Amino acid sequence: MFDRMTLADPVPFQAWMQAHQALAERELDRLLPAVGTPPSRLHEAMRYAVVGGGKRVRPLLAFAAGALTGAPVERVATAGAAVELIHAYSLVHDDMPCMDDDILRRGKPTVHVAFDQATALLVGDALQSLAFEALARCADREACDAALERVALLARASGSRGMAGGQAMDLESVGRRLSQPELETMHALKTGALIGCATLLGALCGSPLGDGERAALERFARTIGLAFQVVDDLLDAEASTETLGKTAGKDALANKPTYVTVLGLAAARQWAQDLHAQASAALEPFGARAQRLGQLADFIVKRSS
Ligand code: GRG
Repeated sequence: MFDRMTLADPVPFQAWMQAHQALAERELDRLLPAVGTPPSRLHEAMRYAVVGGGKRVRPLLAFAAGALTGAPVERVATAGAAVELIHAYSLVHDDMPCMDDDILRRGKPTVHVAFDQATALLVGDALQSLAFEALARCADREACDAALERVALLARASGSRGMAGGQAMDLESVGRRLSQPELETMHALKTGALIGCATLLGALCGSPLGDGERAALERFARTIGLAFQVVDDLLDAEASTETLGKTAGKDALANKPTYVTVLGLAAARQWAQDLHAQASAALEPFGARAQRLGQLADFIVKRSS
């Protein structure tokens, strides 16, 4: 069933999602060093940060995009897990007292609370290295060129011109008024870069994309990355800590500009719908091959946590 990414398939979305979340879990478990391997405390904390939590949206996007190019499932699983490891590292560092200073993540104490700050710092560092180690492995010479492109894409998406850069802007934005374009630039980097990268990496695990297809996929990735953030801001303002598994209302408390504070609730909701429509339109050239990407876009916009 899981040898190659399939084209349009009759499995209901919920079942597809659960099966692919399980594949992502399995791959993360395979990649992470065993707790018994020294240094045990660091490996225990790495697993604590990664295993058994989170929606796994980034690996799911990679799996869904792999269906566009008939990508081998095992290769997509590794690429998706690499992005998830970067995501997990960013959450661990973001929660530390020198950044967002939070005590709850994925329904449990954050890593620096459960362990200590030095360990949390090392967990982030080590997860980042592990992501690149996994992504750089390739079976044959031809696959190596493609693997190298995937490594470069992930490096770009997570560095100062991607997620880390967006995080720097986010920290600088506290207490300031941002225009919508400024907010968009910040989030396109902080959240959008990694989400877009997951999507592109999934597709790049398979046959080359056709003329115009890469641009269409990048358009999809950009818009769904932004939609993800708009919904995140709405949830931060409207959902409970219990539902989110992380402290709700943090943005307002920290005096951070968000889509809700810049646009207001109603306009932010409408903006999420508009972005969703743009993302769906970007998938049109792919026809039935984009079935799962379309369903994931629906999930991202309608999610409750
Ligand atoms: C520390 C370099 C560095 C970057 C941190 C990701 C990030 C940048 C900060 C996290 C703060 C935050 C709430 C960002 C908004 C979007 C986001 C990444 C939400 C969390 O992602 P989900 O909903 O989380 O995919 P799960 O737990 O489901 O994986």
